[in-house]
Formats: sequence, C-alpha cells, structure tokens
Amino acid sequence: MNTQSGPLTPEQLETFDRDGVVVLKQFYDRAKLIEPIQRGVHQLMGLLIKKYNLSIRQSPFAPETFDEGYQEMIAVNRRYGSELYDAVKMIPAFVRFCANEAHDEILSQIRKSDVPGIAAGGYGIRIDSPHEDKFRAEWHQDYPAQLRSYDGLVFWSSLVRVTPDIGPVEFCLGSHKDGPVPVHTTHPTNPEKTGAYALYLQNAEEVVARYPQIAPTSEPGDVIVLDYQTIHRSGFNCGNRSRWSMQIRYFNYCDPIGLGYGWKGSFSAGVKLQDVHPELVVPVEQKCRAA
Ligand SMILES: O=C(O)CCC(=O)C(=O)O
Repeated sequence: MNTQSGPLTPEQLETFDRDGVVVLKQFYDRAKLIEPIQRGVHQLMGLLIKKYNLSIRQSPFAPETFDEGYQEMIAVNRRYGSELYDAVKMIPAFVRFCANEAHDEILSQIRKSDVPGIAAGGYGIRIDSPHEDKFRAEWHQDYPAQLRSYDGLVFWSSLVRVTPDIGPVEFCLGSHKDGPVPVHTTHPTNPEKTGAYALYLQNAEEVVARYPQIAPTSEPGDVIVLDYQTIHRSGFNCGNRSRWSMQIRYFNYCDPIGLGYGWKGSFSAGVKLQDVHPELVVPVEQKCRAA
C-alpha cells in the first residue's frame, strides 16, 4: 500500500503536522452518511416520547430538526437524555459510519501505517446541552483517556450546525508536539465529574497559555481530525440547542508504544491509567489548581 497517498491534500497534511488538528470541510456525503444517523436519533426520540407518554410534538424527520423536542424531553426528566445518549451510539448507521474506510485511509496516510484500528469504546455521540457543565470536557489530551496507541487520531464531526453560541470545541495549536501532560485524576472543583471527565492537566493554566487557540465552527458533513496529543476542551454551550457531535477514535496497531502494552484501552476499558503510564498520573497528594 502506498501510505503517501490518501484523502488529505499536502496542505492539509502540513496543517495537521503543524497544528495537531485540521478541519476538512464537507468531507462526508451528508445524504448517504449523516442523514441516516440523524434519522436514527429521530426514531429513538419518537420511541422515548411514546414510552414516557410525553406531551411533545415531533414533526416528521428533517435533517435540520432531527432532535426537535429533545430540550423539552430533558426538562421533564434529565434521565431520559441519558437513556437516549446510551442508545444513539448503537444506531447501525452510526456504527457503519465509524468504520468508514475514509477513516482507515486517513490514519494510514497520516501515520504511514497500513494497520489502522478502531478504539473499542472510543466512539460515541455527545449531546452537549445548554448550560450543562457536568459532561463538559476540560482541557485534555485523548491519549491518557483512550490509550491503544500513542499516535491515535480523533475524527470529530457534528450532527448540527456548530455556531459560536453552542460552544465549538477549542484546540491548542501545536500542543501535540510537546507530548502528554501528566494529569490529576480527580477534578479540582467539581466532584460530579468522574472517570475520564475528572482528568485534569497538571498546571493546566500555564500549559494552555503556551499555545494559540482556535474554536472552529462546523457543519454536518465536516470533520475535524485531531492528534491524540492535541490539547482541547469542550466549548461552553450558551445557546438554546444541544450540540450533537460524533467522536470516532482510531489508533495505529504498528505504534511500538501501544504494541508494547498490548493495545490496552483506558477508562472505558476499565483500565487504570497509572497501571499503564504511572509517570502520567500526578500523585494525589499534589494539589490541583483549576484553570
Ligand atoms: O465535543 C466535545 O465537547 C469534546 C470532545 C472531546 O473532547 C474529544 O473528542 O476528545
């Protein structure tokens, strides 16, 4: 296989190499790949509205309004949103989308590897609701939270138009070049944040201040590709619609670090980061300061 060829242009490769993140506009066929996922969400919403006998009116499916009624649904009971969140990642169109060959090709092209892998438990659909902080990801790198290979990639794309008010993801440009930052495993201020959500960069404020930041807006069909070592965080959703987005994590089976520990996963695989990378975990007695 010629690992030099692939979907990214030389300019896009250069951007990725320099910034650790690249935005590919209208990369996916919206009608073929994105709409079936939106349709699946719409169907599951319909089932939950019926199951809980909610007086929520749902219009026939349209890609722009597939989540109509979601805000009302979680206002009745936030637990309904959690039920939907767990369910949507099992929509067949989404699982097919995760294993899209274009993702294999990008991993192969960027990492010059012909053995790409999909990180088990590393794909899902986020629903970031207005003014909700519990599930907001703080500044972090995906590597400690995912493992599998040091040089993995995240494919991030949205199911709704991501405008500044609903909190585009923020990225620290070039941060991937400095490698993994040790993490605190307990959140400094919010005890509600647990597992991967609780991970907190050591000296986060000083670290992120070293890099220029961007928060790209996006449309369904766009994809943002980022390096496992790129520091990023969820934006703040101050709008009146939930930000629905998909994350698919790929890794490289040929990476000697991942190969060394048998491509283990991290939190979602029930593995303790300190058991794989003790040097990346800040001892509990060292106090953490919030950024
Ligand atoms: O979509 C977001 O808010 C953040 C996603 C994220 O942090 C990730 O994919 O690692």
